[in-house]
Amino acid sequence: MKFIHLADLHIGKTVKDFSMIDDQKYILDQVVETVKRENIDAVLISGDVYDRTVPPESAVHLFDDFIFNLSQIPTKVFVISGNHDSDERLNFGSRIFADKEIFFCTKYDGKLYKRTFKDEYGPVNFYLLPFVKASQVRHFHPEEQIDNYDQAVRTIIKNSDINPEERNIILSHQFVAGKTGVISLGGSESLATASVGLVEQIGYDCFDDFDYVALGHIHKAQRVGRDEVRYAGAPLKYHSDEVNDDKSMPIITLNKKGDLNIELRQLKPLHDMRRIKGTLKQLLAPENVQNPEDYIFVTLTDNDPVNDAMNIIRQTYPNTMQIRYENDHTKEIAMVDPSKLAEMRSFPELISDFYRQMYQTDISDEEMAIMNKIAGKVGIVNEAD
Ligand SMILES: [Mn+2]
Repeated sequence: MKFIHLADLHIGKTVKDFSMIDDQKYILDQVVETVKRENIDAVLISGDVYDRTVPPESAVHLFDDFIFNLSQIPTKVFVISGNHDSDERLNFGSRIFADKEIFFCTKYDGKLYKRTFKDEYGPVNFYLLPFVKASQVRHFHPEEQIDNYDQAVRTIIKNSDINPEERNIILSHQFVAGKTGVISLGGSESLATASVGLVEQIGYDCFDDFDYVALGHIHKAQRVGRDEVRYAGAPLKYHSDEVNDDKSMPIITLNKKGDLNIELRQLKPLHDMRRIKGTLKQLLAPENVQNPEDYIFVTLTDNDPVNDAMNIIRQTYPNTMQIRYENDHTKEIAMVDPSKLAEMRSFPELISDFYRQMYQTDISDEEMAIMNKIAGKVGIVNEAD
């Protein structure tokens, strides 16, 4: 059996006001072509189908096309919801789609969703675990100790009927970490970083009974703990921090139990996303201009600000997403430590500047006397000053 693992499609996403919809269509068409050409038996989509709980019409239209195109090929489709999806909306029509071997699981209902299919080596069990929070799982298993996401997922797995002798595949959309606990983020995940690594983190070993774990949530493709526990990553670069990431989709060939092969198939984007750096003159010199239609993050090194830089650059690179400067001035600013700046100035100087900023007028002697008195009381300045 052969299957493709996708995740974090974020259909309908905009990056710096650029709609990604044409880029997403281009990628999803590649998936359909691959499924057709290589007789792929199943497509696994591990959550964050959409970028928002209420996706724009163009996004719903594209996903509808994608699902329809897959339904015309003899392949199965498995979809779980991610934290960006609305479980109810993504669930629309799912009971009807199941007749076409398109299986959605968007809400954990107390029992791990399972579908079993047979190939020449016997049964293959597909388990679908949509994004869950600890509180949701606690609701169904009040007798269990569930204080964090790790305990929540372990409880779900413990309460299911996994037969480790058979071949088991699971789709999950969670923050799963390996032995070291280190996960490299893409940049476009919009995770609550304060909670990452604490309550949300799940140890990869809770999936030990699974032959392949198709993860979604983290946008940078990577294995977690072992090769078969894997984030597919978002299929496109959605953030300037992802310009150097390789975008691929795992194609998994599952033979008999214990015999599995993973190929990372490169995805070709409609537009690449990349950074360019130099003076305006260098960047616009015809010999330096390549693939001008790419999504571009520009770093200008000119010492003098360029008037109307965005319009000028967009005449050559129409999909310029952002311009920032890196020159002698910005370096100078970066070298000054703002906290030191404050240390070098007296309290009256700082408060006068602040007052001027707020009220566009100078502080009066009377007001300054009041501020000095308060500052003395709270111990910012010596009261004798
Ligand atoms: Mn995501």
